[in-house]
Amino acid sequence: MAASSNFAKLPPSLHAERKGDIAILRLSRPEKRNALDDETILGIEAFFARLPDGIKAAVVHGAGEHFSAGLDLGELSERDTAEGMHHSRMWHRAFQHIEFGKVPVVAVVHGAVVGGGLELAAAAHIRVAERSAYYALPEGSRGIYVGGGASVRLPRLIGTARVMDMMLTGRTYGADEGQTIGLSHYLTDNGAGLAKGIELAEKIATNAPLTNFAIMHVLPRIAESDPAGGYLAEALMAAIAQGSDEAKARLKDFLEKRGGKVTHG
Ligand code: 1HE
Repeated sequence: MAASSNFAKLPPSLHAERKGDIAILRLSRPEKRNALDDETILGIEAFFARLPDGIKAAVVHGAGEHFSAGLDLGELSERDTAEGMHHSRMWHRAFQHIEFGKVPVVAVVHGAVVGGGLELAAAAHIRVAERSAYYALPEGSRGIYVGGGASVRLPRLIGTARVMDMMLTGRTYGADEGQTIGLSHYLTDNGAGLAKGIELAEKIATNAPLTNFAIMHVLPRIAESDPAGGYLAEALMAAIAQGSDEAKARLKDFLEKRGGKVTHG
């Protein structure tokens, strides 16, 4: 894998590599369990906002024993109310560049996936969990509240009732339970997550870019809109996608026996 100078300039807590048309971002502050300080959040924003040309999918993962211990608690103590609000909005902005950025993002998690670390993973489109992964929202016990989008993204994944339980009682979920309730899409053995994440990203990168755009940007908005508006948006998106040269070429390939068949297993 080649480090690429085309990526945005990143702080030492982040490391970027390019593997073909896949961008790989590693949280690289294992001595602090990949706690997310301001510099790191701004680096994540810059990375996803300015991906080099030709990148078609991305993977985010963490160095060391844990994906991320969440918000860097050391930076919190001096902040007043207004600063706290701007800080949360900064996280929102950064993670918007993941959720509604240029390319689909696969998060590979292991060990602690805690607080802001879970919020980061939730902003990705696909989550791969190693068996060591466990999930927690310790904000309640720290006297704070989630600020990186958990209130919006986590209820969509696991329901408001489970998020309430995690925050009120400190309940944690292990990797198996996380897989069952929908925190992860894929479960792997320890040490196998990154390879699985890259494999998935490479598969995603073979889709037509317009289809990936529709899945990232249109599908979630339709899912949250009124059904009538949703059907209309779907019809518009379907028409736009079908009309593209790439769709025509792919459909022709299938009809002329060059396109792959859909198989299972
Ligand atoms: C940290 C942080 C951190 C570790 N901020 N420095 N997040 C939390 O409440 C989770 C807090 N962390 C932990 O519960 C544990 O550190 C872990 C379970 C993740 C890992 O345990 P362990 O035994 O491997 O590591 P450690 O000995 O606890 O930590 C190693 C070092 O990392 C140590 O620093 P050192 O200078 O003494 O070596 C820790 O202080 C440091 N460290 N976690 C700062 N989070 C947008 S709002 C989001 C709100 C939240 O994310 S709240 C959740 C915060």
